[in-house]
Amino acid sequence: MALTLHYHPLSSYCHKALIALDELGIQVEKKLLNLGDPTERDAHLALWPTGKMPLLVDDGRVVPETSIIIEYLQRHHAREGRRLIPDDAGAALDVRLWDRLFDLYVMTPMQAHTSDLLRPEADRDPISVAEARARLLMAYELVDRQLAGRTWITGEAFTLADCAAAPSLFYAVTYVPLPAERRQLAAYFERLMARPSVARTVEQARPFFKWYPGRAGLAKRFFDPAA
Ligand SMILES: N[C@@H](CCC(=O)N[C@@H](CS)C(=O)NCC(=O)O)C(=O)O
Repeated sequence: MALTLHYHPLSSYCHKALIALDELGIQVEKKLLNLGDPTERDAHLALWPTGKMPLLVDDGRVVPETSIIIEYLQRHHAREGRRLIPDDAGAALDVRLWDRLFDLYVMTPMQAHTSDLLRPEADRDPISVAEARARLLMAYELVDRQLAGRTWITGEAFTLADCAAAPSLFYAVTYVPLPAERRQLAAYFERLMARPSVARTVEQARPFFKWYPGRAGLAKRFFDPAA
């Protein structure tokens, strides 16, 4: 198939792309990347030097960076009538803003927690983890406030920004649970988890959760270590 997604079933940014593919009704060939394998890592770095995933390859054209991948997919491959970024310029700016906010203030501090757990005990950095925790709590408040009167993060349509919200929040709450007072955010989290594209993406990750460094924080409905 001309359209290939290099991905890993556990990766939060790959979840963002998988949710978008599902929403846009696009089939891709999925190539599972094991960056722990030096040969695969070198081949991946040769394709795109940041070494990050997901990476889309469309008939030889390399498309990096998840938000750009999603915009590219919408422009070139989406099923008729499917959209994640609205045509209206003002509404599109709002969607891109919330996409950035989830990537920078939820995904990044969530990843900082994972990175810390992956380090040898002696190299752990409690100051960076405390900063990441504070940033997540700030973001929870920001998102909770934005959700007043909205079903999805920018309104009544599920967009690119919700694709970023679902995996970033899914993993973030394993490290910093939602405070009880963030009721709108808690309800939004449940709406996201019930969305079929998100539920299917979580489902494909289920066999891999036993390797997720923050698995102790995963709710039992997602991961039961005894099962
Ligand atoms: N800015 C990138 C971030 C992607 C990213 O952080 N991907 C992680 C997986 S969730 C990754 O590739 N990690 C492997 C590494 O850094 O070596 C995007 O939006 O696609």
